[in-house]
Amino acid sequence: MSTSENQENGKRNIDEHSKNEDLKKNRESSDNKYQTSEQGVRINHTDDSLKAGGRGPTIMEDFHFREKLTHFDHERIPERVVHARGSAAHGFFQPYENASQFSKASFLQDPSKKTPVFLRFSTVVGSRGSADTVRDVRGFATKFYTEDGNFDLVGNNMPIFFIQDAIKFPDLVHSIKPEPDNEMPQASAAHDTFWDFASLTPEITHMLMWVLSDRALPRSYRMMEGFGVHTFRLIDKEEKSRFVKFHWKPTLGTHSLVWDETQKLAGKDPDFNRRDLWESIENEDYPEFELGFQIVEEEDEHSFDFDLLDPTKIIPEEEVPVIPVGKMTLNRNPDNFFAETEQVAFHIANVVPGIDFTNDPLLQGRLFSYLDTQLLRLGGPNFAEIPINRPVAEVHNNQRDGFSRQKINTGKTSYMPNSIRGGCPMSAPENMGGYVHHAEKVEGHKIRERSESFKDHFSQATLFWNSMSKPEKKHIVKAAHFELGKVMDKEVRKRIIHDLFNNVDHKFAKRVAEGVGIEPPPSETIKNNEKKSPALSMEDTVKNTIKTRKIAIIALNKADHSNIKDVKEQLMEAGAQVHIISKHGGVLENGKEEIEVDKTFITVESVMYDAVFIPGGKKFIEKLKKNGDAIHFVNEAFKHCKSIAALGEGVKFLRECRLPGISISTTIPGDFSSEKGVITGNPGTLDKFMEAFIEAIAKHRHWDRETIEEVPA
Ligand code: HDE
Repeated sequence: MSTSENQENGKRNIDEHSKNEDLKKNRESSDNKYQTSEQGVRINHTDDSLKAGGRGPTIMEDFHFREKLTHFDHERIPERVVHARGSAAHGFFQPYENASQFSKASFLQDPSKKTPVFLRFSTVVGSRGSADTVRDVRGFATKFYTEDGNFDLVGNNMPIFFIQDAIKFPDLVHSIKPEPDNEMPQASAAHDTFWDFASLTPEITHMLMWVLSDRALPRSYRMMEGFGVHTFRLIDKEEKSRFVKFHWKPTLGTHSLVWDETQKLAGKDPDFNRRDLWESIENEDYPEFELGFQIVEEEDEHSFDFDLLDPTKIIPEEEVPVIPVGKMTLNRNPDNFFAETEQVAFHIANVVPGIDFTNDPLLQGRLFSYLDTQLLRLGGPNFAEIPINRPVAEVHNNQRDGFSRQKINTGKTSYMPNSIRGGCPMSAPENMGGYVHHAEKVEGHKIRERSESFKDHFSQATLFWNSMSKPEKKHIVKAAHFELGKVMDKEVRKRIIHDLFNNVDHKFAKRVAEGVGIEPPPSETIKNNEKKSPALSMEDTVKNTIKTRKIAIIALNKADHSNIKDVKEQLMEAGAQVHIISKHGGVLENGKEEIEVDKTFITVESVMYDAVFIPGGKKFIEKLKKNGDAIHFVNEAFKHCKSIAALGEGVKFLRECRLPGISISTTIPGDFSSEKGVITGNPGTLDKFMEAFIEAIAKHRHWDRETIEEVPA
């Protein structure tokens, strides 16, 4: 096809499209109707480069070609060295009440005031294009655009960290990133170098327990906790300092995927968590997180059996309760991924009056690292002028020039003191809210040394293990089998089990050893404590809502439409999202009635849903029994311990699926029954049936039927 034909075709397509009234209006009112160069010159042709004759060479003079290609060649910036893959959203924070008894920070004073926020979630190890559902820590970085300047709370979804001192961060990251000779594996800790480093770094043990747990596989960014990790300080109006640990608690509870599901999702929908965040905001199911403080008075600093400055320790919530102080709501997706999610620059040193640091040696190191990394990543010192990083508070200072300076500073002075500009911009006096560092008294010798109070590396790892439910423990053991199973070096495997895990819990060490071909440690090496912290178990999280959960209804032609409608309506009323899934797109027929199909077996799988429902319909069920996709869908949902429900003849189909350990009614239409998250019934029992189904979905998973090995999916 010739160029002019091409253009004609393109124009025709656009004209066709423009018959749509909305698009037409958009086009007419659009201020970007005509293309221009970066200099504002209108471009009349962008499909062919300027050539000396139709078949001749391209001419240097083609400034439009050169500008377009040059810009393209420079489109990428270095990805973050860690936390490269992220997803973000805009929103606001609102305190529940005046929190001035803790902090003078302006955003914590007035319950009627909404402070804008931008929150970036991330995985840590993988590159920008890696899958969302890998086993990893998740970043949880919030920028508060307060009227006193930006406050960045740059946290994670786990409350502790791998190491105690920032100087070890490059070693940790080099060990966990893909190995340097072959750049494998991507986005995974399951390889020799990480476990080698870990086996020689006992302070890592507590964090290993968290990373092996299901917390490393969040069901959704909307369903994970966030933590500031370090102990910070809050400063009140009287300049009194208190220690604080920051917590974010999701109102939907903390829930995870199962390992097998994460592996399948990595191929079927590598954007699973990103898509979930985006779609929930588009659907106006706005993610919400409660901000909480654990407060420790200065005089109680040394009253714990660990050091508050040690970032490998939690303060158990049973010892110091989390006080809820406000809520963050995410209600707007970014307009442009690069301009916002990629260019946002967090820095732990971005604090406002009312918030201050402690001497946690990991925190202290981060104070250097974040500014340094932005200079490289965003090409110079002016990254704070990029729209997403600009504070809402006014900026006045004598910083000048540098790459990509946006601001046009006027006047002659860029120094202080000056008289020419009347001394402006002046230093703000304290009563004007000028930031004053907490006047902590510090004394000591210059030494490279770890404090003695940082040297218990195992008690809290044991506390974590003790606090897990039986299924959670099983998942940790399985995760260790996978991770260590990928480690080729037998000595490394042995060190992890004998030198670290055996100090956490002897039985745990034995269970891991059995799965990875290592001689189990003969006995306990240290006496393991028996303390528990129920707040650490996801078993004890919010389980009374099915809001935003995704439910699949499997149907073909001749399915019972009233079953579908009844169930769909009630699930949606309870806040769930419901998709009708079939063999092909279009509509489902039964008599004259039609129901629109939302998705097909080709584009979705059970791993993308939280629960599944099979309606009745005699002819439909006869066909469904021969549909391998449907049988697989239900079996896989069963294997992943999700709720499964069937009405009427649908019960017959469940029987065909041979779900192990479940006795499905043999009378059709089925009697009401609810067993381990499998619910059956007939239209006459609809109320009871729906109540049981909704309750089962809210439970998230039914671990009591975790008979994974027996299920062929
Ligand atoms: Fe980070 N970290 N980190 N980190 N971190 C970065 O900054 C670093 C640590 C965290 O969505 C980098 O802009 C050091 C703890 C999040 O943009 C870098 C140390 C916690 C994000 C960096 C730590 C975090 C980062 C990479 C040890 C939880 C993503 C790109 C002292 C409290 C922020 C960047 C976003 C990003 C350094 C440890 C959380 C290189 C040196 C502990 C959520 O500067």
